[in-house]
Amino acid sequence: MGAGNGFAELQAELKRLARVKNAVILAHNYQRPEVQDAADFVGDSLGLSRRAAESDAEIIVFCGVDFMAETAAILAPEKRVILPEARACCPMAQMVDVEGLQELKDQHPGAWVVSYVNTSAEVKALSDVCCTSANAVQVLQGVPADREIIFTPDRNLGSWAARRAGREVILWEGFCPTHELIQLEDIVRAKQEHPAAKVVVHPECAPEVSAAADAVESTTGMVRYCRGDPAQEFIIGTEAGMVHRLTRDVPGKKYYPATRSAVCPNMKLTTLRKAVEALRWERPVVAVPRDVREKALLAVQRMVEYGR
Ligand code: CIZ
Ligand code: SF4
Repeated sequence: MGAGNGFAELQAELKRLARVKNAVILAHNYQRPEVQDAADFVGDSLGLSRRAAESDAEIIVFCGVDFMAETAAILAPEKRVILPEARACCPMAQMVDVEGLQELKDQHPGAWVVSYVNTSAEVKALSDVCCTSANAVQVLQGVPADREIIFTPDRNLGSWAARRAGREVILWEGFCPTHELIQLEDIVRAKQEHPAAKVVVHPECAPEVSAAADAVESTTGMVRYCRGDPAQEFIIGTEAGMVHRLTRDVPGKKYYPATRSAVCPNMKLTTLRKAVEALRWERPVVAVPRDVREKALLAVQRMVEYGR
């Protein structure tokens, strides 16, 4: 989607600045199409965390939400991590707090805390291991069998992954407001409209939605699934930006959002213009205080090592 859509100049300027400043542009799968198209890498938080850690760039422009930029800062403290839109947060991540989690830990001494990457750096610092939706099952399977598991903050990912992993978990009752907008009726209606389509949904969806799907996949898993499956049409149950990612990476097939309302307002705060301005001025910078970073690092490193 280069020239002709009004974004070409800004995209060229972003790339020019990145070259001059030795910056890398990372964009999450839920970002606006024109932001995805201007990025060096588009992916999920696991893939982007790995890119951040491995990159030689001095500056990381993270087009996503705050916890993702924080995770990059935890893994790559020597780099300057820029979040173009400082207000871009994750409401699910805000549903778990340090005091509440500490209380739960006190009630279950010896339990391992497995935290979804959608958490603050402070919550990560209280966790034994982090996971993403791409490796949650493997991470749970890796917890020593004699330990209880506390899973935060997503009840839907937690219960889905626990079932797959054959483990019991103590669930924190958080959820993604965007994914919970996707309802069973949306899936039923989409299947009636597109009877040949396979249904692929994200594990952040409500249990009855996941139960009605042909596959439950992380966003990276969705790319793999749609590429490998013989079906030519797919109903996609996740944030709307994913349809662009799939159209780009697995072209020639058709993707229908399960509902048009599953749009994460925080993900959409980042515009191409804001990304250019942020890189030009090299702010806002996301940094994690050293004591928090040191405690969170182990949990994040374990996450990055799972599911290679
Ligand atoms: O892990 C991520 O990046 C999120 C939020 C979704 C996914 O499944 O990729
Ligand atoms: Fe958070 Fe949901 Fe938005 Fe992802 S889509 S950033 S989990 S609110």
